[in-house]
Amino acid sequence: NIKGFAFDMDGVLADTAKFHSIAWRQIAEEVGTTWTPELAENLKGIDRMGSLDLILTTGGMADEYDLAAREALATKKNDNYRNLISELTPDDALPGMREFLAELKAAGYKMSIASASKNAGFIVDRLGISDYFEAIVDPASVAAGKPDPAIFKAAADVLNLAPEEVIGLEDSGAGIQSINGAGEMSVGIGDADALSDADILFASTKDVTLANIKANWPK
Ligand code: B16
Ligand code: MG
Repeated sequence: NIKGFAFDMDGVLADTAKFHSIAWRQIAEEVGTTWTPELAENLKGIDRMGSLDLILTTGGMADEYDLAAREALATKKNDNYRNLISELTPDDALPGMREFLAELKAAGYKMSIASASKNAGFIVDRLGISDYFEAIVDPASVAAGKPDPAIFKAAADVLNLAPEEVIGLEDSGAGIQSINGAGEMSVGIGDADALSDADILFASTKDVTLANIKANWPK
């Protein structure tokens, strides 16, 4: 019996995945890692230092940057990213998601956010949707980031719900692993290959409605 929804933010609620990509691409080119669509897809949902590690490993340079050098690169990325998101407005919510949130609220479902981003609070405020959520899980409070289940487990806990009562929504393969590992029903939005383990898949946020989810409810 579903009673709540746990939302990823970047790429599900906010049209910000493109800004993460722009900012990481600059770092990749600076260190000499070739930027590919596959790398861009694999970075989705991965926390900041984990993303940098993946960029360095992909370029075969994991040993060449010590902790201080990594922190400097991560800070540079976040400064660029903060610049890109500084002017976000309510129009930067992904198509259909504001309507979906309103629909869920009217139907009495509880909602939380399970984002890997330390910028989640800022973005949700800029989009003007913070009132829909009982809580934003602090990614620093969970032991391990996506694909570990911890963050989506916490997103059910903050709603006082069991995982079986929660549906999680994600645009990343790592996020779908996290939802499935937490024992929640998973809704993937985006690339069919990256999200092949999702219980329900939509190509676009425009397709995400309660009726469309119920129509695909696994038996
Ligand atoms: P920050 P999500 C994730 O957000 C992004 O998908 C990922 O690209 C980013 O590296 C991560 O947040 C950390 O973000 O650097 O802002 O703390 O998709 O989990 O909402
Ligand atoms: Mg995401």
